[in-house]
Amino acid sequence: MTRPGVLVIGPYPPGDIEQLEAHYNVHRYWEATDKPAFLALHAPSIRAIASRGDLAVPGDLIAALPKLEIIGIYGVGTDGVDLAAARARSIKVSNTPDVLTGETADIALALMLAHARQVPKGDAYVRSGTWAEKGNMPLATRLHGKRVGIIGLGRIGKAVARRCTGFDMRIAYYGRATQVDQPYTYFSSLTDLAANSDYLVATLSGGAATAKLITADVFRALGPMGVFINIARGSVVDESALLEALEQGTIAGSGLDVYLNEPKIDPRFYALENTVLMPHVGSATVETRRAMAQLMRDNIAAHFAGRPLLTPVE
Ligand code: 8YV
Repeated sequence: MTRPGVLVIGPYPPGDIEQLEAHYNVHRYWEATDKPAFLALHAPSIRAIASRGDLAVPGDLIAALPKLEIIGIYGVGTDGVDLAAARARSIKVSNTPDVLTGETADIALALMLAHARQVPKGDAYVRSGTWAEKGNMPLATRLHGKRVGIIGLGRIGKAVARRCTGFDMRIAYYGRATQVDQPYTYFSSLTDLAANSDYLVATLSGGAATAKLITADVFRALGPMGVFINIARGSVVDESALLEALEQGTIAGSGLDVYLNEPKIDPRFYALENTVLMPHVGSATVETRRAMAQLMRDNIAAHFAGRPLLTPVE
């Protein structure tokens, strides 16, 4: 029997493409210079897409693949996939929740600590060779004991909360509804949460429902001592409002792992001294990326073996 064709949207770490190649005819979409011609040639045999949380699977791509049966996302976020188009044709979709929860929560704490204790500035200062001449750095800020407001208390939000508990922080959250089994304070208004937070951490899903949820008003409420952390998606923030708040000191600073238009982000970010910038690495450890790749392959394999998906996107 001919092996199913899999359209791979973007590259994976070394080894993972080879694992797919062991079972499928892999078509490397990101390497194709003439994408319409590439699709015209391979579409008749493509039965699966292997994508990533940070890449798009738009409706017109789905429409160009008449034999498509499953889209496997290497990532938890589904906002890149046109789910309505997939649903309309009963195309299955899987993602990789749970295996990346700890890593993504860790990066939130890394950004909070890096900002509070000026880790990037300290590193640059020591390397500059001017420590002996200029003396000690200006004092930093304490993290432990501060108030953290988590936007979206899902799997990753809860993992951030657990870590913040270890830092003796006072924890509150905003979400669609209060979660009675959680010990943290619930705010039904995002601005009220911001007004009661020293660190405001976005961990919610991206997509149309949360687009630009975090507005200029939220930053005003967070105030000049407040720090904004985003490990979710650039789309959840009104990015012009964020840039303005950071440039004008409406908030104290931010720690960001995600942006609009990655990786060609707004260059205004580069000049912000009050901000720690990371290049969307929430899940990017060897251990977690290996587990994500395995889970994505297991979902695709389950589909072709006629078994239920392990982690379907409903
Ligand atoms: C990406 C992510 O999957 O899980 C998500 O939704 O955004 C990331 O973990 C990662 O960029 C993989 O390419």
